[in-house]
Amino acid sequence: MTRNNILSLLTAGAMGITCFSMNISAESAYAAGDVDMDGVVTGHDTAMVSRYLQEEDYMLTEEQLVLADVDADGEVTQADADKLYNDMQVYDLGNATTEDKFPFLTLTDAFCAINYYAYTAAGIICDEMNNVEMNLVDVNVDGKIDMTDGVIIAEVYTMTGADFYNIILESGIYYYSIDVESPAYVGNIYKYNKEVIWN
Ligand SMILES: [Ca+2]
Ligand SMILES: [Ca+2]
Ligand SMILES: [Ca+2]
Repeated sequence: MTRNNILSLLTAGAMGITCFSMNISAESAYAAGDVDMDGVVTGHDTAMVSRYLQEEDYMLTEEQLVLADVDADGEVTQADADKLYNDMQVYDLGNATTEDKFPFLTLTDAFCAINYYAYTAAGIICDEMNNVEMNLVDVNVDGKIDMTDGVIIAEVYTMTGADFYNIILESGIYYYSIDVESPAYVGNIYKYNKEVIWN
């Protein structure tokens, strides 16, 4: 059974098909696409939908699934992730510095993630980022900000600076991972780099 079928069954069972749209408007206090419910549609929302589509064990709640169905066809599919990425998100995943002029990731973004982790690990409150920015630096969408996110942002920054396009994003996967089993594995960026330089 595919994920879409499961969603359809789940939705039908929980709400009843005939009153589906009524329940959406009644239950969703958030804008379509705001899957993490932080008030802004960003690359983090896209990333959550993308990981949900790619990895079976990554779950979204029923309300999040409704919010994720941005083309309103009753299913959460790649089309929703593509629409979020291409037409809806206002900040890119990893862009913690939403106030700056740079639309791409910089080392400042990596620093924000690492600095936040260092402070909180030391028991010190770090409030340099707002909720939207904190969600944005969680680039592997595992619900926490740690060294992994900082390292990944730095890797993406490096490859962007070296003028290699981002093959993960280009392939329609909109989050990052350092897990080699994940389709979002950032090591693929390095692989591409070597192919370009040495082949
Ligand atoms: Ca959001
Ligand atoms: Ca859809
Ligand atoms: Ca994370």
